[in-house]
Amino acid sequence: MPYLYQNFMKLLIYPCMVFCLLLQTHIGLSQYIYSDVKTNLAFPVAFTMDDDAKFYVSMKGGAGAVPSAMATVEVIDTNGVTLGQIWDFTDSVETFYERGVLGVELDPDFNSNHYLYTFYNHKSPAKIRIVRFEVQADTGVNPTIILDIDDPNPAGKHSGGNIHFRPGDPDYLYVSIGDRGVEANATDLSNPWGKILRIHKSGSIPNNNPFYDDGDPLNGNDDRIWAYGLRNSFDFTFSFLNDSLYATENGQNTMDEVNQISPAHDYGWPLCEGTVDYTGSCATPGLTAPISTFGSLVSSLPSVTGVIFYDHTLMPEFTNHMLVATFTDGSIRDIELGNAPVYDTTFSSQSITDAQLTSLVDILQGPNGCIYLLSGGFTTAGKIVKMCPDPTSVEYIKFDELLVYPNPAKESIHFDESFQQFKIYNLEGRLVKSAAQVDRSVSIDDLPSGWYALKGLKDQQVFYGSFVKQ
Ligand SMILES: [Ca+2]
Ligand SMILES: [Ca+2]
Ligand SMILES: [Ca+2]
Repeated sequence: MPYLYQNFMKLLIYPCMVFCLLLQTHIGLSQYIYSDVKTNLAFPVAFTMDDDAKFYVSMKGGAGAVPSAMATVEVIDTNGVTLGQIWDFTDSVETFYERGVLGVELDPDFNSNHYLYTFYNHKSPAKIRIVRFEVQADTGVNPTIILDIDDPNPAGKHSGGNIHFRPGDPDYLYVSIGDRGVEANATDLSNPWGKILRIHKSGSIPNNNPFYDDGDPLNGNDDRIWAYGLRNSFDFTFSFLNDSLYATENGQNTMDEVNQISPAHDYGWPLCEGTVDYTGSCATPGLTAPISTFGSLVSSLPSVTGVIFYDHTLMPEFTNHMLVATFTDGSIRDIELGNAPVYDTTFSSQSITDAQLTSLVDILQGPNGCIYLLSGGFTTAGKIVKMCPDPTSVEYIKFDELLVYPNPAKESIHFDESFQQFKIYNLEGRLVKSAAQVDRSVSIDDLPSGWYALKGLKDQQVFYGSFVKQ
């Protein structure tokens, strides 16, 4: 091999040995190891974790046909040992279809006040309730009802049911509630159905909510409404990048969605499903479009459920990405958002399908950077699965899909593609340059000498490459 060529290849290959780890793509063979933490969970729906790495798992209590399952929030450690139950809701919960004990969340001051909140469908009278408990020795004491809504809707579906605190607004609890099977509910500001609500964690209604009129939710507007036009936003999260609320939304026939939820916005249901007209037109003025959509699979929608932002270096391919769990196909959608710092567009979206799981209802990031998946819903064989990187998978990584020339380069790099979005990362994996609508060349004048990786998005396909700046 000619000396010059040999050294040039070293320039490419040696940094790649380090850097390919940072920009690996998802290919057929698994990069991840999946291990069961806990099996035989009966009807789990959602989970959260405290600073001692204890899981709090909501168990909806059956699905109507199996009424004997305990409706509770179970406390489980990372070895899969059950430590306790917060409360036995079994005699008071409505478990038919999607109803039951659903959301669970810890107070931002959990380490000092030990408050845990849970959302459930009360049976008689029919209500949606949020109850706060004080956790002592892995059980709940001093139950206090903080939200108590009469629920006249007979349908078993679309309770939503997740509850979370916003890091930048820590005294307020956000609540997702579906349309309860009545499409027109979603745009009716006099009721809480098909909405995201915001209440004070004591249960009081904040007077700076967007539709606050008189503080009485039964008169005029339901003053608790934060956003509307939602069919069944199952779960949501807040991005640590900009504190924005991102919610999964389940479609009827053609598209699931992820929405960036802003106060007073109308997310289109039932006029619009994803980006497809439903009972009206998606072009109706005033509707906010989803930032991601997921089309129908062979026979059904993926059914988006839990959502997180990943904030760890253990799996750098996910760092700062949104990860969405899906119920029907058991996959994880790995979504990198674009248009920083607003993050209201999708830069890339890929599916991780190698887990061979089904019925994913929730997803968490553990303290060690591994991901925990909750499989459950309508089954007594629910489980918590841990997903960690497989250190032996490096050899399978694809790289250099995009030919860059000249290489090394001085002022600009060229390639035979045009990209909607384009990003350049340095050897530390930091984003150093991003551009939109790139047509076959990018100036690198402003970059210091060194080795760089690049990532381009074209028609939903992601290309990777590398170059050396002289
Ligand atoms: Ca009112
Ligand atoms: Ca929508
Ligand atoms: Ca969740």
